[in-house]
Parts: sequence; structure tokens; C-alpha cells
Amino acid sequence: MSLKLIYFKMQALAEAPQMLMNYAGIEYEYIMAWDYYNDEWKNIKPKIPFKQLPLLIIDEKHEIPQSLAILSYIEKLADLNIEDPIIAAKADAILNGAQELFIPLNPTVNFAVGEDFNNKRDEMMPSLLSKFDDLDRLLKLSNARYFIDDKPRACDFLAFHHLELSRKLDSSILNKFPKLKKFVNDIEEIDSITAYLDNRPELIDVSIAPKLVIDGVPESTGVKKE
Ligand SMILES: N[C@@H](CCC(=O)N[C@@H](CS)C(=O)NCC(=O)O)C(=O)O
Repeated sequence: MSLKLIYFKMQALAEAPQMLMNYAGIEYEYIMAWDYYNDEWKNIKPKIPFKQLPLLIIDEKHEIPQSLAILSYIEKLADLNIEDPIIAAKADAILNGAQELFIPLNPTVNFAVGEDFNNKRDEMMPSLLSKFDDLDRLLKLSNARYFIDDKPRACDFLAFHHLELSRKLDSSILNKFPKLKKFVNDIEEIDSITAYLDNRPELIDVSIAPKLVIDGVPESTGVKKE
């Protein structure tokens, strides 16, 4: 089976799918849109379902858009999906709730600079903290290491991604939420995730001139090759 994850130069919606695949030992290729389609994003965009990425391409035949659909497909492939409909619905609720953190957090950390970064950070802080408070309570209710049980699933990797990224807004942001902080540390300490985090392109110069260090070369974040 061949799995190709098509995305851009940013640390956002392709992170949780990659963590899940690394955790489950599923092989995949991460390919920049311009390399896969051999064209610029503005020409590719109209031909993509929902006109956005990430897109998972299975066996060069099936295109799966929408990061949550991608996560749920990988979860089934990894045999991590939940049989009990009530527990599965609770996991879905965490997944959807965590995804609400995507905007404005991800675009701000990946692209905003200077005054614009500061304004966006300050503006989103109350809603971010309110959502963290929700996640903190739900994690306490689970009475387990992760949101559902002691096995990390799609909802955990998605929540982890957004929590981890938020530390680039403010490195002390999780201090008010000890349970969430421990959750982030627990995920970081899973061997396959430690290896993934250590080897993925590093996001540097956040708020100044954000770049991803790809194969040792710092490249501006964005939807363009150069
Ligand atoms: N709901 C979609 C959102 C996808 C999305 O916002 N993708 C952004 C990158 S993170 C994108 O394709 N931006 C380029 C564009 O819209 O032209 C998902 O979860 O996959």
C-alpha cells in the first residue's frame, strides 16, 4: 500500500496525521504540493477537493481531503479505532474540540511577524486559555494518561499538536494546566514520537521571519516552493 501526504511548508494540519502514522509504524511519504503536482499551488488549488491541503493519496488512486478524515482513516488502518459507539463519540468530540484551536493559532505561529504576531497572540489568548481549560477538565475526567485511555489516539495527537504549538506563542502557557503539561510530556516521551519530533523540520524564527529547516536548509514557511 502507498500513502502520500501532500502539504506545504508549515507545521500545522499534517502534524497529527504524521504522529499517528509514526506511532503506528505506518510508512508514508510527505510530499510538498509543488513537487507532487509539479506546478504552483495557485494552479493546483482549483483541482483539489475542498481546494485545500493536506490531502492523503492512497495507492495513487484515492484522494482523502480534510485532516480529520485523514486522521480517522489512519486510526482504522492502525487498528486504534474504538468499537464502543459512546466512547468513540467522546473521542470524536475531543478531536473536533481540539481542531477548533487550529485558527488563529496555527497561521499565527507559522506566518505572523512583528506587531501583527503580538496583536494576534494577545487577541487569541483568552479563547485559547478557555479551550485549554476545557481540555484540562476533560483529561482529568478521563482518569487515564490520555483523553480516552492509556493508548494515544488521533484525538490525543491532534490536541498535542495544538498544545505544543501554543508554546511558541508563550513558552509558559501550559504552566496553569499541570495535567495538560504532563499530557504533552507523556506524548513527547513515546519513543516513536520523540524520534518524529527530533527529525521533523524545525520551525524557527517564529514571530520574526518563520522558517522550516528542511534537510538542514532554512526555508520560509508558506505555500510556495521558494
Ligand atoms: N478543514 C481543512 C482545512 C485545511 C486548510 O485550512 N488548509 C490550509 C493550510 S493549513 C490551506 O490549504 N491553505 C492554502 C489555501 O487555502 O489556499 C482540514 O482540516 O484539512
